[in-house]
Amino acid sequence: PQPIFLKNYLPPAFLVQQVHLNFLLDSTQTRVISRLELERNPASTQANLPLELDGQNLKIINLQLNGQCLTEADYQLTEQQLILPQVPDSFVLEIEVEIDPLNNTALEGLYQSSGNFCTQCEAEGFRRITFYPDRPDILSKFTTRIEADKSRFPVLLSNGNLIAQGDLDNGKHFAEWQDPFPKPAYLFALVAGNLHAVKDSFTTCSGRQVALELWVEEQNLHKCEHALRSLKAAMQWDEENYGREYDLDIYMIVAVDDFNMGAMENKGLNVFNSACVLAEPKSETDAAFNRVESVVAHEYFHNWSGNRVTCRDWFQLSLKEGFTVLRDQQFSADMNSAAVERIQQVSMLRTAQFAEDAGPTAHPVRPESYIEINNFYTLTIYEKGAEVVRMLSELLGKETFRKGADLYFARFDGQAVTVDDFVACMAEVSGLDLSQFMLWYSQAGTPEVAASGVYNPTEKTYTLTLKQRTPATPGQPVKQPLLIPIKMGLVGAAGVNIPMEVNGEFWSTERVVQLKEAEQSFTFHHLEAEPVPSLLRGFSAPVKLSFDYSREQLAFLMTNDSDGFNRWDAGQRLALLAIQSLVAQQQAGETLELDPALTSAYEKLLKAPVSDPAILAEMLLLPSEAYLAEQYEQVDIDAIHQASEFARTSLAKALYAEFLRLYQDHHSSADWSPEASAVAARRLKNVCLTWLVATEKPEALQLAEQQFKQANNMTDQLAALTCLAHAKDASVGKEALEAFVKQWSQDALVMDSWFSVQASRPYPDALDKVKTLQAHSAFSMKNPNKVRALISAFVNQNRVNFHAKDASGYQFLADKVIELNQLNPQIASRLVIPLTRFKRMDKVRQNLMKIELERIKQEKLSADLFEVIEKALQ
Ligand code: HT7
Ligand code: ZN
Repeated sequence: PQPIFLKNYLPPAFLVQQVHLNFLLDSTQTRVISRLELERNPASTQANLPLELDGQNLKIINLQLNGQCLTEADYQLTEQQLILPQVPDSFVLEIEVEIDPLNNTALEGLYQSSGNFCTQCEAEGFRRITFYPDRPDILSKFTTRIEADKSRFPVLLSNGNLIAQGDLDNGKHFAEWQDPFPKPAYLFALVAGNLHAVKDSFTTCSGRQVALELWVEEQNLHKCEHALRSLKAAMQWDEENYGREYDLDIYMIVAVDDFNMGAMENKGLNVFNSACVLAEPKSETDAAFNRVESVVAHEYFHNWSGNRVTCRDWFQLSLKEGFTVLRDQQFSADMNSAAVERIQQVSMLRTAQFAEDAGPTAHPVRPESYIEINNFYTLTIYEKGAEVVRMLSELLGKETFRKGADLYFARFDGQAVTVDDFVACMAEVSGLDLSQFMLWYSQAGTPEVAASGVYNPTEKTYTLTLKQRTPATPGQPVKQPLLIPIKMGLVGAAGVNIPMEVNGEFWSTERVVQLKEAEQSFTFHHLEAEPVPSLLRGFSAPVKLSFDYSREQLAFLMTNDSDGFNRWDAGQRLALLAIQSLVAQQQAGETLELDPALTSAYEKLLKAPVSDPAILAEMLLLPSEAYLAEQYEQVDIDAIHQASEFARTSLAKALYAEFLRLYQDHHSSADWSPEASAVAARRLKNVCLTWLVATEKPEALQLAEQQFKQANNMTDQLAALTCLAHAKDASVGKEALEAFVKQWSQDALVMDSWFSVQASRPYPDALDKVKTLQAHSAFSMKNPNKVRALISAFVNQNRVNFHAKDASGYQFLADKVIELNQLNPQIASRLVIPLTRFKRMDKVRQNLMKIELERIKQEKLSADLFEVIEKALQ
């Protein structure tokens, strides 16, 4: 496979004015008859180009140009394209092809899930349905007719408005849908099946009534309420915060069990992974409710940021994804605790995205080349992309940023545009020169900002020096200094922010400092005593910021920083110092001793009156082993695990009584409630339960057993099950695991949790269990949710056992990747990633990992896997 380069972009040679699709649905022999109205593109830079249509795994039945049948002499057919060398300037092309949805295990194009038909066209799935110029800068009006057996497929859906439906001979029926908005093919969708709808409606700000329909399998009808509530909240939020009104008369969501990602924003007909739309308190956790709320909002927000204004090419993917993630984050912050939302986003970014940016597949937010675009639906494009747009909002201020967004939507409505177009709107409304800022889109890697401060008691000044560097990444050895917004304050001894004065300029108590050079210093005047700097408040830029804080300063910031995020971060820094010193003790063969500063900081947290249980729960969590690993150039997996375990059990034993009191204070047998206060209480209570059980005290395990048995919701039940199943003695959790599977064997989503709990059990018996569970009737390698629940959970949430020195984890993963290479290349190339991150491992593990990568390389690889493995072994 050959790479595609951003620098080679050319406007399309032809445009499609209209497309009519006719589907005759059949499991293995679906006929797709398309009628394309084509015209040469006046903006094309070259004359007389042939017509090139993309197509994959299509059987041609018939081709007609302006009503004349074409023969093989009239076209060239390759594995990827249909090329017509000689065509008029304007013409109608009719194409009839046959496809096989039942055997489509890649889940791209048209496929069957639980017997129902559905589509996934982003990024390049439409070419598996029919021949078409499958690129996002060709926008066309679609009309879709669907014909199918009425008893098996009573519901026939596509984009836009229903314009006709009726019965046909032989038990068949049809429906015809018309989408008035021109769209690229990646937003096309079709669904046909035995589905049931929960219906609602929303009145837009201009008074139009929009029908809302959530289509699910019958057994899931009781799990729809939360998604619909979230959808209505998102619709209203987008009107109020971005002035965006929904445009069609109907908005449909369909839940399917077999789906490669979370959901898809097809115009007027979103298709969702059932795990991201179904939620009901008995069977789904609060975290799942939160996920549903944010994914429903995310897909809805795409209606403007993605659909009405779309991407010119796939290099611009973050234009729609980064901006839309920011929008869904802002929405979730408004719906829930803003500080907790930010803490959770940043935790994920700093562990998973930073790791991506430091690994062999590191790429800029706007990549310069790709082999398989599916490999670029990454945390860098989504999460770092959102951080980049968030920085723009920090630099411009909320109101000006809104003006920039308004200008962007107004100027580019109905067009396919670039990241430059977006940033140009922000520059225009603010008058800022954002040329240096554009480096955030082109430079990969996580910038490191080293901060240091010097207090001069004679001058009463404090000089803060900020130095930035971005480490080399594959293909980018040299980096330029970025424009980094650092939101900061100076905290005085009394615990309050001190107004800042820099060279006669008054800065108030909080300021976004613009770091532009490799090194910059700021001298603050009139300071009676040395302040404690609070830097990168709210995580104002996606960087690694270091400052040589003393333990006392961190403990001080933990209680006194006015920024909720930085209070949490100070706690994380303190815990990091303590665990890092345990890692060093472990490596030196010394007796482990936990830093008493951490114990007393925890004690203080536990004994203080609880003002915000949601934030307290976050503050009581130690940094994950994955985050700890991120701090080292050379990762010692075992020492990190031992050190973390030691910190966990020491703190749990030392503060058992406090954790127990907090648990009891927040445990309630009242009916489940979705209220934020109830969610926060459950979170805090379950964090405490995990601490209590870490002691392995029989009374703590009894508490978990009791909670498991009495739980009236999945949050409590699953938290207790995890405590029991992760106890050192495997027999402790046996009974609960059996009871759980008995209770939930008919619920596919709950079974995913059952698989994950066992796969993430932090003991060496986990791998054998995972292997055994593959034979369970609820498991299937063809279902991405199951692969994620069992195999990814072992690989990603059980680091110490995945990295077992006998290579058993690596060999297991390689076997699974080879199996999936045939079945579902997209899932295979995501799954293999942890095996490619060998650079920071010890030499022994490096070799073992490379051996498995070489073994995978011997296979006939899909483009997806080829690209990832090549980059890893380069
Ligand atoms: N825009 C959607 C991306 C997506 C996708 C991409 C490749 C293969 C399968 C896929 N399913 C969904 C999802 C989103 O960001 O909203
Ligand atoms: Zn998206």
